[in-house]
Amino acid sequence: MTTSIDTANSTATPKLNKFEKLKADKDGLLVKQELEQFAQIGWEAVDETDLTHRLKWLGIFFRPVTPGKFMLRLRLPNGVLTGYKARTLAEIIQRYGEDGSADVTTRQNLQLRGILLEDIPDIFRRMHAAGLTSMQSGMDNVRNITGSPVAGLDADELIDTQGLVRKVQDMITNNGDGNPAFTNLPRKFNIAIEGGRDNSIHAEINDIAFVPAYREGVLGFNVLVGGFFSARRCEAAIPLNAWVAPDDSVVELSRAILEVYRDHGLRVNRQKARLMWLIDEWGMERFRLAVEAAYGQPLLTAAPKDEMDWDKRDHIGVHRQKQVGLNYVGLHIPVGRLQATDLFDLARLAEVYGNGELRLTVEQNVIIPNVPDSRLPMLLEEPLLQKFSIAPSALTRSLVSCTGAQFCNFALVETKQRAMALAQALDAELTLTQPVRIHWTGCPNSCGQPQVADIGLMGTKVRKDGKTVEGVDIFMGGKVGKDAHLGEKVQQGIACDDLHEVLRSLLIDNFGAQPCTREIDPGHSPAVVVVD
Ligand code: SRM
Ligand code: SF4
Repeated sequence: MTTSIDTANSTATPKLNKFEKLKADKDGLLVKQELEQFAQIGWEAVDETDLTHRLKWLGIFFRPVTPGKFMLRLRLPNGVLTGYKARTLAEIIQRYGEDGSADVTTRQNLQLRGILLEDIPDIFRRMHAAGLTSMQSGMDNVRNITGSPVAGLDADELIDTQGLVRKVQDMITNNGDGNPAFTNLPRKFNIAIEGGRDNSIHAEINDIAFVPAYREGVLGFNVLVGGFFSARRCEAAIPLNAWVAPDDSVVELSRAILEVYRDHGLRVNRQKARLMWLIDEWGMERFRLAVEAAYGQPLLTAAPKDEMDWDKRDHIGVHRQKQVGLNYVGLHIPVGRLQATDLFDLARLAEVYGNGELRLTVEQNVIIPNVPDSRLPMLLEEPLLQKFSIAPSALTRSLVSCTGAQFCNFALVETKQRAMALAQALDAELTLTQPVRIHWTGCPNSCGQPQVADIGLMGTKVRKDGKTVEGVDIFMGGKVGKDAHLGEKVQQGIACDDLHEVLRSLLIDNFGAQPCTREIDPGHSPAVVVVD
């Protein structure tokens, strides 16, 4: 098989970009052995490349916006954690006072803030004891692997993906210890395993998506590949024309695709290094053959259709589980931001009212599962549910926001605070009969997934009254759930100061919003308990 000149293992010596050079000089995983030393000498004395790049292999992100206060990105397979884990994380951030917080991310994961490098060895020991890892969660590694947040709870689900997601993560990270086989990918890589009918995790925007499908009467997964967002290009995943059984075949096929990507992915231009660029260059037929060779056995062709045939749910509110007498309760976490006290409270609620488990969603919210009917009324009286509502108002309910300028140096605008303020203001003055999904992202990297939103807002800089000010480009038409497709840019260069009026008009003209005739307490519309 011939490879292009733009590949890692081409016979011609490829010209390496800066990131390829730093990985060739020293694998990111190697800083694991140096953590005690880094902690002793302090962040200012750490080699700059180790500090700003290689530490990300362990999930430790230097934040130029808050030098010395690091972000720690975890891995929470399928978005599942326990009260014990949440309490461990709460204890970790609590010691940082106002600097310590946690964000639920768009990959149903948690990122901790305010972390000091000197504390990392102790933090890692605590995390290890609690069964938590942050291994390989940044840079050219596989990100948190997503699965339906109601896996194992949803009466209509097809495949409970929790075990599979954990197995794929364990294969990639060597059970959290670090796996040099997959620490030098050409670029970041996303995997999703959807077992439900409503495509609750935006399968189509992942480099590999396993989606439920019956083949000759047998339930398994069709496989999609190449979905991604970047500043340069956004693509939905396309069929690999393969079907696998819901067993270790998922792990093996993930391994095979990663090996092909690792060994042949394009490494010269970092803007063209995601998996889809390789598929483009090779064509799907050749890519599939290479995957099949790495898989070690013939791939079965795809089932004619997948089973994702529902509209997407947001899981907020009270919902019956498949287990008789049990419910899951989805709490709305405004733009995903949690303080230490919130994590302690969530852990307590999960343990007192549920079975100690918590789930995270890609909408940056939290679910408390396994709440018996008898305990539900008391849970709904808990003060935390005033802050994290089960019936938020229409715009606040579906709001998603990336980190933005508060902590991210790529950001062109502040996102989270602005997103909440605008949603609450518009909720107070408009009546909507349906939630409208507004996603904010601070720059074209699209971490806040504006292309999947009803209204996506992407940070940019605009000129207004002779000055450069914060603004947004507006995306619309993102469709999620069954027949998902990506939204497109419909307006550009709107100054954030003008956004209120622009959004108000969009909501009235396109989503049936009506100006309110009565006062509503923003963020707290009447609490209607929906039990389905
Ligand atoms: Fe992202 C880089 C935050 C989901 C596309 N992303 C970053 C960095 C690490 C940049 C940096 O060093 O500051 C951001 C960290 C800021 C901070 O301090 O929090 C960052 N990305 C996030 C999170 C936290 C957004 C959020 O608020 O939820 C999400 C963390 C997910 C996780 O738990 O691992 C996050 N990022 C995404 C997604 C959404 C998704 O995966 O569904 C995307 C688009 C999908 C994709 O990747 O195909 C995304 N992030 C990017 C990119 C563009 C990638 C590319 O191929 O060009 C970058 C920049 C890069 O990698 O060079 C980036
Ligand atoms: Fe940062 Fe841009 Fe990602 Fe937002 S979209 S977290 S601003 S890189």
